[in-house]
Amino acid sequence: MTATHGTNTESVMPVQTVQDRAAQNGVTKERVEKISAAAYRIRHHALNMGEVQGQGYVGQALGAADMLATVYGDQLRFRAEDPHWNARDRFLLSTGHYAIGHYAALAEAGIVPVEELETYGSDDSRLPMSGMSTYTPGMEVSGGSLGHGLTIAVGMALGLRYQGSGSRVFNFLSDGELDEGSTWEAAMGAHHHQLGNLTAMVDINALQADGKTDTVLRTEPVTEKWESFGWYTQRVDGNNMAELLQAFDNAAAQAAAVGRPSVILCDTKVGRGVPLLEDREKAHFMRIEEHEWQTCREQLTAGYEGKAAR
Ligand SMILES: Cc1ncc(C[n+]2csc(CCOP(=O)(O)OP(=O)(O)O)c2C)c(N)n1
Ligand SMILES: [Mg+2]
Repeated sequence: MTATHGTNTESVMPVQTVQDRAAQNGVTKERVEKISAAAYRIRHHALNMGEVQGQGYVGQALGAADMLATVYGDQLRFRAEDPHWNARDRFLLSTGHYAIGHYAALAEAGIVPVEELETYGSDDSRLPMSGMSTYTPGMEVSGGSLGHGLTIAVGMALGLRYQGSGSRVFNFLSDGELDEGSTWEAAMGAHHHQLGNLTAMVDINALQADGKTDTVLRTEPVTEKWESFGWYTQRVDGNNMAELLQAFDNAAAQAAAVGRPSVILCDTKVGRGVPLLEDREKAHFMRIEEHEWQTCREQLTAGYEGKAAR
């Protein structure tokens, strides 16, 4: 496996504004390949962590790996050696149960040592199964109680603006969080306060704990809902790196202290990249047998290398 420390030195250096970057870079083949490689490593880390516990929210981590790689590898401004750096952009994981994917991204970003991932979910680990801000460097909020991330993000974005900060706030939501009234109150608040420094991304994997989203609570049409709440709204294939990069570039080009908040709605597939897991029943919290983990890793690598060779 490729070493992951320090892969992110470009995004660490606050030299250009986000608008400069969006205008200059374009979605080049090199960029797509670089961030796809990061997403592959995030998936690999997630499988390794899942094996420590024998089960977990592995399907979500695989599905959201491309989103997380895009944010950490391409968009977020941070200093790996100083997670509390005041001028950092904030990434708020409001879905605490996605922590396994977030830890993998933090390792890829060099904020958490890769070796530490094997402590995932163990006693005294800094990497508990649900994301906790007091435990983990780079974890801005404790997000297990769903539907609160966007409300916190709105407060943070407003506070940063009052301070004259150029930092942006990113909030990662799941489609289950669209069931929550608090999410929509926050969406209204963000529009009211014209929080152009706020970008939300929603992992629309069409799944929740109790079944498919359209059977639990039909939230579609979500694109029109966000638009009607006044947000700059884009909907993309959340497992297509070129589409993701373009959408995040578009959002970055809009980012300003005062303006429209941005949302990127990402349709993803649970278990993406590992065919053995892609169509599994009970995908919300997967039990994976001991002998299956190696198969999962092999399928992931075969798929990635097959794609890379094309
Ligand atoms: C406020 C709140 N209500 C209920 C739960 C229990 N819960 C944990 S995960 C989950 C599913 C939410 O949907 P989503 O995040 O889309 O699920 P996934 O895609 O991970 O299967 C629920 C209801 C919770 N954590 N917080
Ligand atoms: Mg879901």
